[in-house]
Amino acid sequence: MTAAYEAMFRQALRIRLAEEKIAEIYPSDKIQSPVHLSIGQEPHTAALIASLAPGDQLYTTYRSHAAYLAKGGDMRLMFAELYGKASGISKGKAGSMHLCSPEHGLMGCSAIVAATISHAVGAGYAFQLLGRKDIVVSLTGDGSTEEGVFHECLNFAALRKLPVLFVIENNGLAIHAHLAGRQAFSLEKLTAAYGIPYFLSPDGLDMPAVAAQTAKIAAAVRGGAGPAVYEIRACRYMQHVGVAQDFDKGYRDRAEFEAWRARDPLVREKALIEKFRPELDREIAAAVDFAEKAPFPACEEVLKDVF
Ligand SMILES: Cc1ncc(C[n+]2csc(CCOP(=O)(O)OP(=O)(O)O)c2C)c(N)n1
Ligand SMILES: [Mg+2]
Repeated sequence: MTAAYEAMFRQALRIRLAEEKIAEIYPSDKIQSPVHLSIGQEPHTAALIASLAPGDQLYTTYRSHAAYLAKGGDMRLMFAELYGKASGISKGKAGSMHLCSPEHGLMGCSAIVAATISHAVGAGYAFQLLGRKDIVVSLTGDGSTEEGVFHECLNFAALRKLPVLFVIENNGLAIHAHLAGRQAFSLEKLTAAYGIPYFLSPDGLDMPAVAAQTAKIAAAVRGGAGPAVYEIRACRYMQHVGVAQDFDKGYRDRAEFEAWRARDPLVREKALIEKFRPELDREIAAAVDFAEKAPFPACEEVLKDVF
């Protein structure tokens, strides 16, 4: 087992344990924000981000905890943000859906589906004009590919050969709606229409495969080949927003979930879990303690930074 694999595994486990802690705390109402959990999708996020350079920028969605933590965001500031506390990353005003950590290259997240894709393309254009050798990654869900802005962004990025990697995490669902009932197009063919290369990882739980694929694609984008689209298939274990699993709602198949979970390294690899868990549990407990003890923002703060 390589050190690189262990590092990816540790990061993915760190995200899962942090989100399991969020799920445990959530019913207490101490968390002042809706939460969209990544559980089931952390392996591909950890592998993707491990294969980027520190100067690369990332823009993503409301399902943001995994990207925030993997890109280097401080877990204490994330928990404080979720608690709505003044010590949170955005002074408690942004919540779970709008995490950022610009010093680590996580530039922003948005509750609006596909909203950050154009920001990523704008940043890619700036990098090109500045002669900067970093790339920009736009990480969004399968639902975002139905938005007009995605198509506009593919066009502009292809036209200008921008250093943008569009990663689509395809969990087959947009809230309760299945992909087959939403999309009349094939992402691969759509991408080809813009002359953009398309890549697929059919199993986001396969961290070495995602890491190798990302490294290859990122090298080409960094080298001036222009944009690329990279689809990663995944399974969202939890409900769209919140901490339940929704199997009683009738739109998702428990057998499919069980098949993913049976292959999940964060379930199967007991020796690595045991190796990393004590240290990660301590980090999470310290982050929760930090959030619990942090003050709420003062009343005068309520209108600052929001206009
Ligand atoms: C422009 C816009 N339309 C609709 C919504 C409501 N909405 C929130 S999340 C979501 C599903 C998006 O699915 P996907 O992009 O596949 O991401 P996932 O939640 O599966 O990670 C929708 C429709 C929204 N937030 N923004
Ligand atoms: Mg989806």
